[in-house]
Amino acid sequence: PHRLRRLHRAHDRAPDFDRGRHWAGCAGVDLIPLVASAEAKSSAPKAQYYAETVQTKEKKLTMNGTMVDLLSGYLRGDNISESKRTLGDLKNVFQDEAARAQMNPATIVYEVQSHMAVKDGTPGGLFFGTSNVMPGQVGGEYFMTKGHYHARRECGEYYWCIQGMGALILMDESGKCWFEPMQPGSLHYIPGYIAHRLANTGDTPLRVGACWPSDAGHDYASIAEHGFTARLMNVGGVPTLVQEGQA
Ligand code: PAN
Ligand code: ZN
Repeated sequence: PHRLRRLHRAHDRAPDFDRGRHWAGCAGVDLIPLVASAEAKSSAPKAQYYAETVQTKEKKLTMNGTMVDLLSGYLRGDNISESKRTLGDLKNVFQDEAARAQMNPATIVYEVQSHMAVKDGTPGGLFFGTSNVMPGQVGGEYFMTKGHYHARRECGEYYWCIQGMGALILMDESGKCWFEPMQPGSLHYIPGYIAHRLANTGDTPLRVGACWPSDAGHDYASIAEHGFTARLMNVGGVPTLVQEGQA
């Protein structure tokens, strides 16, 4: 019961991660059609999501404290950290900085949940996350993540698209830029030494799962300094990768 109470607190303490608006619509599935133990039931009404111990016809199963909503990628439970980036946080990220500055700085561009079962930087471990990029554009450029190289350049990463339409924009260290279209179910392997960024080209949230080494780290500074050499623009309704100097 102590552990369950702690899980609930962890879940409830994330008011600025706007589940209600951005995530709830696609959740609400009965993730596990099992019955929570009597003890869990009495101490917590939402126990079916968190129950450590569940009883099936065959046997008692022990669950760990974290669940992934398989439809949306939304994470709840233990060891989850959450962050969000608004238009106000993304100065000089989009090509049309004047257009960005005119827009509401409180507008959420993307949110990230990360399941970090080990300390950041731990060699040999893994992190697991879900990114949620909102639909929108700044001066014809699709809402996107800041993008980064991994601090340990050799570290790769898996992305998979859960919901929505978008693109994974990639750039090698020589500045060559390309993209892979994303749709629900598409799997994307990002090799080491490749900068990566998500863009939402649709009109619903783009939800993407990710798994990366816990010692990969993030190098945002290289992108802040040099940017990507191409930008994904809405050209007459068609997502088009426009190379630098080609606009
Ligand atoms: C992802 C990204 C996430 C947010 O988890 O961190 O999509 O993008 P930025 O970190 O570029 O703001 C990942 O690639 N982790 O390594
Ligand atoms: Zn990464």
